[in-house]
Amino acid sequence: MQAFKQGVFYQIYPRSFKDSNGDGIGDIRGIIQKLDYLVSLGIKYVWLSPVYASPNVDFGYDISDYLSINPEYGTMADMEQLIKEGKKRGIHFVMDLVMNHTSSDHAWFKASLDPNSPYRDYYYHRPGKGKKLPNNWTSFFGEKAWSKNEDGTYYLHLFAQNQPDLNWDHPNMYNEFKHIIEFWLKKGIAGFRCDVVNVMYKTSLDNGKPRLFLKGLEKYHSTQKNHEILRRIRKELIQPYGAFLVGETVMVNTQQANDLLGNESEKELDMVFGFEHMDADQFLVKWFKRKFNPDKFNRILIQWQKDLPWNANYFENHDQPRSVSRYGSAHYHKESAKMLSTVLLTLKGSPFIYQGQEIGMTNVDYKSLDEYMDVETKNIWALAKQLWIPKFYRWHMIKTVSRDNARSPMQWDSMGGFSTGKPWLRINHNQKKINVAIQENDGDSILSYYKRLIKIRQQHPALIEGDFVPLIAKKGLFAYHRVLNNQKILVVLNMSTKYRKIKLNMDGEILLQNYPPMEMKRLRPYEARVIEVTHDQV
Ligand code: TEU
Ligand code: CA
Repeated sequence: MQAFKQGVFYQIYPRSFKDSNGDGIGDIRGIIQKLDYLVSLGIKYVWLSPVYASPNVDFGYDISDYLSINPEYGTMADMEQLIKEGKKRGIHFVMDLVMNHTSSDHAWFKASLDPNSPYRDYYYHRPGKGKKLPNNWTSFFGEKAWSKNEDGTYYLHLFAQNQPDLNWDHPNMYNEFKHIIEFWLKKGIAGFRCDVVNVMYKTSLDNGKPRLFLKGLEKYHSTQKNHEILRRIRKELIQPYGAFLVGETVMVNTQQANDLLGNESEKELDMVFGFEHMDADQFLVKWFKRKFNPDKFNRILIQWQKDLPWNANYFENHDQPRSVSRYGSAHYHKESAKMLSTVLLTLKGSPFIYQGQEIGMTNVDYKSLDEYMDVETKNIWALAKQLWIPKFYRWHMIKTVSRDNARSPMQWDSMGGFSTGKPWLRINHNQKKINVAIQENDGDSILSYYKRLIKIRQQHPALIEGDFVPLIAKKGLFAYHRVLNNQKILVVLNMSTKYRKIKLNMDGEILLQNYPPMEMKRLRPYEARVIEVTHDQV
């Protein structure tokens, strides 16, 4: 088993994690200050959202120089120090790697604006078709996928206007990224989280089929050449360093996800972030009505557990609303946050905790559009306005789905714990009640529960390597076994606000539960129990 499979992952969104110098922006020295906190939680791997030079149109996912650190976050020396301090504490870093696009401020793109430059074909520059754009593709952020250059030609961007797509047909592209990947691996990082890694290669720039959303998708989604590129990166660059790759793979089913893992002789990614479970509450596209259906959610989780050898499990990241606001309950805040953590940490695969999830941080409480900073949020607002969607509904969409729900600063204490200055994005007023300082001193807190759960995962090989055996997924009840040799763990969960009878033998040693242990036969609202089935019952 690869070493990384033993450890729990934690995602840091550096801008919002911890500010060390009072400018209101999280930074690398801030992360160093909080390494001991991560140790106390039991974290072994930290995925850092991008810290590279960036004009911040998409807060770091628009990279202008892959080999330097955004001065707002610190220096290369700070980064080296972070890796070193991490290593001392048994924490390894995973860097974010964006290979589909760069910032339009990247030197390659600037050079490419000259038609005679050797960088011209690093990107897709094309003339329009008469008065029309080069094709009918639309972007992930809801706009047209082409923007105009000064000379009247257009360039392709599947994300924001300032994120031009790279051309992976260019003979230099692989070597450019080889240099970048090796640069970081030599600094001692453990691997990469690869942004939108299954849409890099475009087979043609022909018009896409009619679709409500993402016209053009079939021209670049998980293409054969994309697989070849990943295999080569894996074999020539990742393998020699004993590193690993986690891919963010958009719009894949389990079959396509498996293809992106490759096979024994031709490996690609080590694990993938799928989206199917995260889309379980959506209708048509994510911006319309949402309703959480726990049975659907659990059925999708079960399918991914069965179909993939190893999953990257997550319920939150910097793009998603907070899980307790989405799948849990404000009324049963503590119970539902603990219940969700129980699922996350006992499924088969690598658990990814997103900063703040471990204290049950909720969606933001912003009162107007000016409080939001995210480019996607602003684009969608404008687009909805063009479509005459009424203001109250636009507001509802933003409130429930905006990516800033996840990006508001970490709630370290009830005042100023994130920064002594004014935070770049407003902190949720509920920091008075939901924060690390309070929860560190409370044995019954969500944070304390996470710590216990991580220890239990470490102490029970069945929870790491064991088979996943589903038992129940209906009426909001979810139950499964994790089994390895003669160790058997039973996990039972109630994902509803109702009391539920459960027809299961729950005898055994309770390793953890999120309520006092009185009720035996029924599960209380959002109750979770982790039970070790004792030997004679196996
Ligand atoms: O996300 C890709 C992606 O699919 C998301 O843009 C998704 O469509 C949307 O965020 C859901 O709300 C990655 C990064 O995680 C994201 O932060 C970047 O904005 C994007 O790529 C472009 O680099
Ligand atoms: Ca700072």
